[in-house]
Amino acid sequence: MARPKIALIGAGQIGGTLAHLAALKELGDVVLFDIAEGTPEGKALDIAQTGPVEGIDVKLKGTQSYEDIAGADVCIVTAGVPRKPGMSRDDLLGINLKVMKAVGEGIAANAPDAFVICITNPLDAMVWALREFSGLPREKVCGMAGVLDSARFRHFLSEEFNVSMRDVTAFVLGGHGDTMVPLVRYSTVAGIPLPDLVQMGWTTQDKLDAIVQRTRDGGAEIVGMLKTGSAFYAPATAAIEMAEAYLKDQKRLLPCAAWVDGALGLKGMYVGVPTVIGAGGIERIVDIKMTKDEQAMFEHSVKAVKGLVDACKGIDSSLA
Ligand code: A3D
Repeated sequence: MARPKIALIGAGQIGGTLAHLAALKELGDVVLFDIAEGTPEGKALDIAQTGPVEGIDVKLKGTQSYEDIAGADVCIVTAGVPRKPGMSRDDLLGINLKVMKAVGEGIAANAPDAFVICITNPLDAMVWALREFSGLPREKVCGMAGVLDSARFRHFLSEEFNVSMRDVTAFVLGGHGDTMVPLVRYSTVAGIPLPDLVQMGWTTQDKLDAIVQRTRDGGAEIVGMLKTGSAFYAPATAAIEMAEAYLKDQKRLLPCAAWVDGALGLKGMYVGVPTVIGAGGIERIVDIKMTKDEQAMFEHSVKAVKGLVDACKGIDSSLA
């Protein structure tokens, strides 16, 4: 059987890390596509030369031609521009929307059967636009944000409790922005919900609130340190987890930006929700019950995403 083919659209900080991780995990052959001449070729060759040392058998290719992504099983999209200090994700909308048009058309023409994972910000609006421009089935186009935001939450919680990160589960839903919703009640240490751990004296409500806020600001914290771009190791790791779930039909339950029509009280939109990812793509939206407060936070986030989608429609009339 031929090895799976993974196309990475955008070979910048995240794209290069994705290529390295996909190769290390031997998920499949990797094609790195970018408009910046030499960047995808150089990164592909560099990573290919780790093969003899790592003992991995995958092919890597860098390209400026969409034809080279033909027949890809998975496309992960990072093409566009990242944030600089002082910028919000939403400031990227105009420029990255144009990029999504080119990318969507390139994928539709060359890899229409792929499972597409968008990472480009502002995430929820860009995955919506990418789906519109590509015309691919909605269950095959999704966005990576929830796995990363949840990983950030899990990391901070494990430090607070001084327990292994492996034993901390967490759920962050809603749009990938300042309005994201870390769901405290559904987050646990080995099954013990966070509110119970507050009662048990493992932490205080104030400390937990501060961790929730730090999670919401997790991307900006790193942008502020790096100054020249945004996080890339953890975003790439999170997207690889989603790609692996699809390629290996793992039926993983992961939060990601998916098309929701009916569940969680939503009518036809992309936003961060719990999903099951398997060989069918987004196979299920998990219709969790929320408390009044959680619902209010989620609705606030949904409203912010809708505002960005409307802004996209205002910029590109073909989307209206
Ligand atoms: P960067 O290192 O700048 O890489 C972006 C690459 O896209 C560059 O190499 C560009 O040359 C390339 N590019 C630009 N236009 C095109 C085009 N039309 N076709 C193909 N390639 C193009 O950025 P990065 O890798 O750090 O980040 C990529 C995106 O991910 C940005 O929009 C970030 O804001 C976003 N991001 C999202 C998350 C989420 O959790 C959703 C986290 C971190 C970054």
